[in-house]
Amino acid sequence: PPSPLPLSQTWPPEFVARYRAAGHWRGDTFPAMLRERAQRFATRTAVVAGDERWTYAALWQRAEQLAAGLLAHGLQPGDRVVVQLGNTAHFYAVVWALFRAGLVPVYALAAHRITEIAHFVRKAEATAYITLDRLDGYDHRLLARELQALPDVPTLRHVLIAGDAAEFTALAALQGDAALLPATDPDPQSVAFLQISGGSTGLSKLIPRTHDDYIYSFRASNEICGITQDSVYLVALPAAHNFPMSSPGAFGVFHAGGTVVLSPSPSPDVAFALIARERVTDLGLVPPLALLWAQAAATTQHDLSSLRVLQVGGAKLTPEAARRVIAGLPVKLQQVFGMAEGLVNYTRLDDDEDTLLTTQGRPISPDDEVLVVDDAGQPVPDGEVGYLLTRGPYTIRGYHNEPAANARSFTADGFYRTGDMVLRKPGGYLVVQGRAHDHINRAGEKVSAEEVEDHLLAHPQVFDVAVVSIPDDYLGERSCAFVIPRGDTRPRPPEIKAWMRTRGVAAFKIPDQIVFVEAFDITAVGKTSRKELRARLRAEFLSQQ
Ligand code: J2J
Repeated sequence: PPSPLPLSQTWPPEFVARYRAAGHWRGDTFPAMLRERAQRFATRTAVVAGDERWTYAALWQRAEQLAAGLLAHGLQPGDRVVVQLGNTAHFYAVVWALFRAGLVPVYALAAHRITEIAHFVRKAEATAYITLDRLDGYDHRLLARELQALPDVPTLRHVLIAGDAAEFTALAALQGDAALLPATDPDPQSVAFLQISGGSTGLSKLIPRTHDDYIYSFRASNEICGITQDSVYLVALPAAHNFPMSSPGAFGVFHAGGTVVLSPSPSPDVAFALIARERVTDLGLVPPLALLWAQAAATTQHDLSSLRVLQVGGAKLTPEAARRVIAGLPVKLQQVFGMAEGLVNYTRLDDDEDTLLTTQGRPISPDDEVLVVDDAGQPVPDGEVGYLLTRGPYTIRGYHNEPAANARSFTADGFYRTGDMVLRKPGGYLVVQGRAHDHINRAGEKVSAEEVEDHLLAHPQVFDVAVVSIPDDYLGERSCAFVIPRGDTRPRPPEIKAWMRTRGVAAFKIPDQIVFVEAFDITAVGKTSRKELRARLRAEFLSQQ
């Protein structure tokens, strides 16, 4: 059986007391919140997806039925469940059901494949994988079969499918037993779910978020972002990502009693029609999409006049790009700089234009502690660039089951090393300058250089490889793999990409560009520093462009 999750990721008692006294942590839990919202907003529309249109009462009823069904099927409260449902209404029905049943969701993105899903199952010691039959032309039952055939996922006992289940169990076929539903709500400080980290070094880590801390983050976000029961929020980014989930995202909207509209794709063709039909008021995008939308808005036939606030985050929005977004779309722009580990910064809706264009906002909470430090860990003066460290009422104190990474990623007094380089302006506004780690922020999707290098090194014709980020007009950054070939015949880049696809990884991790080199000039950089090597390769490459 899987080991039980630790209660919370140990905020020291004095911090627990402080966050409670400040009214941030109110003893909230997901099942209690959702039950209460379902009663209070019973007849209002909670979710719109395709032809589905569910009221709060209907969503809660589905969640209860499904929760009872999952428990009758053999899942036990406390079990971790990897959920991969894309931007479908099933996603919220299942997640609400898991909360109701005392089960712990692990949020996979639709793009994840066997390598990532197996990693999440192992790390979380998950007992179940819930997915759907097909999504975007991919048959997830194939993935489920591969997963079940793996020798090293001993905790996995159940595969449940939304839609045509083939040999697996269909969610719709579950027979509920309401008597099994937990009679009491969980400890507000217990782990509600595991979110996925961007994976700056190696594979993604699991981020344990508690009921009280997460609910605080979106309740407070609602106030900053002006989310009310009249808000109609479009989920155009992947619903499982932390940004559209909680900043203020779908959960903020559920908290307020508003309506969540799911877009199956972030493309303007699809999303603009939904905005017009549902009178969407709010949404979040990554910078490249915001620019694309601003361009498409100029010629669209769809009525976008219901839009109120467009949030842009996940990667840096330059002042020039921000100007283009404002010029192209009839909305208030809000910059969002957040992370699944916790800290979220917003520009405020009444900020002056300069702040809006040139900063990534300031923290949600008066109790968010932000340090900007130099290499020696010493604070730098405001206006100078340093590493961003943070702790606070909704920032984790450690990853799930990662002692070595935790020793690196957290200071002795509990600050999370974000890996971002920032400068702080008067008033606490942050300007993101870059980052300390080698990952590629590919239109908001974080790709670990190390993880991609590990895959490519397994290719028989690859002798050595270094993966770096290259500035890209559309993506912000793209990934480029510098490959030293092995043997006489060098493979063609499309072959390497196709081969990487067979490794069963998310498509966004496949290098955008492959450049063959004869050797790495490692004598000059010292043989151990991959970081310096990557920096040199990037600089050389850019100087030749
Ligand atoms: C520059 N870099 C940014 C920004 C995130 C809200 C919004 C985004 C995320 C997210 C999130 C950035 N400018 N505006 O979880 O709740 C980079 C930083 C950061 C990393 C976190 C949310 N906004 N970033 O993007 O966990 O490098 O969360 O540390 O995916 O994205 O990535 P992630």
